[in-house]
Order: sequence, then structure tokens, then C-alpha cells
Amino acid sequence: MIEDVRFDGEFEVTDALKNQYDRDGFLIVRNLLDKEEIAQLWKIFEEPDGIMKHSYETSEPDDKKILRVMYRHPGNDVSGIISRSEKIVNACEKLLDGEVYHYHGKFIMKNPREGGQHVWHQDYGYWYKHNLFPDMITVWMAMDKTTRQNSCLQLLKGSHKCGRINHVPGDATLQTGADLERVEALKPKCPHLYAEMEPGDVLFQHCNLLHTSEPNNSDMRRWAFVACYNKASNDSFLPHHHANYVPIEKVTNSAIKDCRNYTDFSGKDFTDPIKKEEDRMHFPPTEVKG
Ligand SMILES: O=C(O)CCC(=O)C(=O)O
Repeated sequence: MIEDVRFDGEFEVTDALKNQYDRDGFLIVRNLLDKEEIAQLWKIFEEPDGIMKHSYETSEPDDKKILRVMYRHPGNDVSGIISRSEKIVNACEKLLDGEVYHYHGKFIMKNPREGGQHVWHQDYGYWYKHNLFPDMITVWMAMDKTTRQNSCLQLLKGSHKCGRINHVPGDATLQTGADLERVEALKPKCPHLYAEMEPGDVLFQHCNLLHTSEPNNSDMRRWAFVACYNKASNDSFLPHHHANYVPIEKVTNSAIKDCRNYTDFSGKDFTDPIKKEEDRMHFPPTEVKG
């Protein structure tokens, strides 16, 4: 069962919620972004000169694909303001017990019938090489209604406690995934949950929590906004394709609704697998838009 909490205008990660996160490896806050804030976020896609021009696609098994926009720094558009808002950043700082910085942000866009799977993995399985401690967190924000039918996240509750698992290249996909023998062995011990979410619901996820999502075989779109943070004291010891420490300029929560910047993405430093060699190695694209 998922124990969640509902945002009602005020939100603070209490000691009890922090204990829950430490126990389960995740915390869902329903409606942390309200309808107006989510509508604001959608505008950066709706504008003709919007963020979509920075998207790229990867081919996945069974003729599926995953469309992504990824960048290093938050910037000043609506997505950056959300990533710098007190309600998101303060929650991460309480959950990680110290100052955090923005490690990268992304949109994961699984369109109806064509969105591909994400294999079982831990985010720290990908980040370990460049970061010494698992003092890292992913904030997964639903932009659409997200159910079992349209590829909601699946989690193994408490699996973060087993530490980092080896990640190995997949057979049918370019994705690297957690050692499946271990994932299967963990399933009887760590309840397998389906994180069904409404637009604006937000999942805070420990970087060692095992998670996956299936292909989107439904007629429902499933887009998500994801912001990842590293603890300042854990600044990546090897520079790489995600960001090193830059202090976050926090903004008040009201700045999300006040923001009118839907087209100026300067400062974000987008992942560009065509032009940037280091990005191409990590995210081999099949198509870059724009
Ligand atoms: O959005 C999803 O389905 C999974 C995303 C994910 O786990 C990742 O990008 O590491």
C-alpha cells in the first residue's frame, strides 16, 4: 500500500514523513503542484518556440521509442522555477539532510501506443560512477494522469536499503538495468507497488530505490517532468554529462504562477546527443527535433 500525503497549501517534510521516506525509499505528495501550476508547465510545450525543439528520441524494443528533453541547469522558464521552488527544494534538503544542487532535469514523454519501457534500475546505478555517496534524489512530477495502463512508475518499496546493485547492459535495449536475478530475489521482500498519480502529484525517490515502467500500450499520453538533485557535500568528483555544484537560487512557491517565461531557456545547457560527444555516448539518439 502507498502511504501518501496531500498538499493543502502548506507543506513541510516533518520528521514523521522523513522517517517514512527513510523506511520506504520514496514519498508521494499529492497535488504538490496544483492545476494552475501544471497548466503553466504545459505552456513551455505549447508555445511555437517552446522547449520541444530540444527533444530527442531513442529507439526501444518492439518499435517503441522514448522522447526526452534533458538539461543540466534549471534556468528561468517555468520548469526551472518549479525546480527552484521552495516546496520542491526544501523537501529535498530535508530528505537528504543538507543543501542540495540541481544535478539535471528532464521531461520523459511516453506518447500513446509508442512510449517505450524503462527497465528495472536504480538511478544511482547510473550515477555511481561520478558520485561517491548515494546522497541523491529524484523528483518525479506527473503531467498527465498516470495509471497501470499508461506506464506508471513501479517501485520495490524499501529496496533502497539493499544498497547499489550491479547494472548491466540489456539484451534488447540500449538501457543499462539492474541485475535481474537480484531484482527477482528482492520482490518477495520488497512490496511491488504501482505509483498511480494525478497531474501535479509528486514522487520523491531515493536514488537506490528500484523502479521500472512498462511500455505505454494505451491510448493515454504519459508525460512526466523529472528533477534530480545531488547533496552539495557530494558534488560529483568526476566532471561528466550532468552538472557539478552550482548553488540553487530558490524562489518562493508563488513564483511558479507568476512566471511568464515560456520560451527563454537560456542557461539550461541542454543535453544534445548530436552536437555534444559526451551526451551522445550516454544517450544515443535516433532522432533530434528542431
Ligand atoms: O518515467 C519513467 O517511466 C521512468 C524514468 C526513469 O526511471 C529514469 O529516467 O531514470
